[in-house]
Amino acid sequence: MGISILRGDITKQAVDAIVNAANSSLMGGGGVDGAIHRAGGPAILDECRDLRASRYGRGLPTGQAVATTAGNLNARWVIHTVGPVYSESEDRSALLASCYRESLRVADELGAASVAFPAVSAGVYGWPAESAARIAVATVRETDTRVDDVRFVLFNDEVYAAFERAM
Ligand code: AR6
Repeated sequence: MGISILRGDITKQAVDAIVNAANSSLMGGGGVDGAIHRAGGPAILDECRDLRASRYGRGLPTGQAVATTAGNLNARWVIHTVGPVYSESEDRSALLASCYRESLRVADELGAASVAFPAVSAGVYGWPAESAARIAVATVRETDTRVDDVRFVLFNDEVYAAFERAM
């Protein structure tokens, strides 16, 4: 598997699947979630609504992942995952690792060969960049998957530098 890090806007990536750092509601939000829904258009939200009605009445649990199509994005699918909110009193690393593992499992189900990840939980959810990067890189390296092109697409310099060190 090839793993690369890039600086930039994940919505511009031409890959099979773009991973979204969503929240349990799947109804959109700020950060990369907002950017993906803005760039992808309303079709993504319509599918999210259907998923809430059919499979996730209480919302998508933290650490899990689910796919929709990608609307106007230059990708075939969006894989929505819910990262944990960072906590100083409780170690939630296993949930963050689960986001990467579950996203790759969903990618395998779809037959996606290339997947772009943002730094899940490293924004609004407050996860320190250094730790978020280490968990992301280690988990992807350890996961048995048919995905052969994983790209971490980082939006700001601090997070990019942390991923560079983790790699
Ligand atoms: N491309 C790539 N990365 C981005 C982009 C982009 N276009 N925009 C922001 N980032 P966040 P979280 C980076 O806050 O911490 C939302 O409201 C950002 O700089 O998007 O998992 C959801 O609805 C940061 O490094 O996600 C949830 O409520 C990283 O993406 C909540 O935020 C993740 O930041 C999820 O919080």
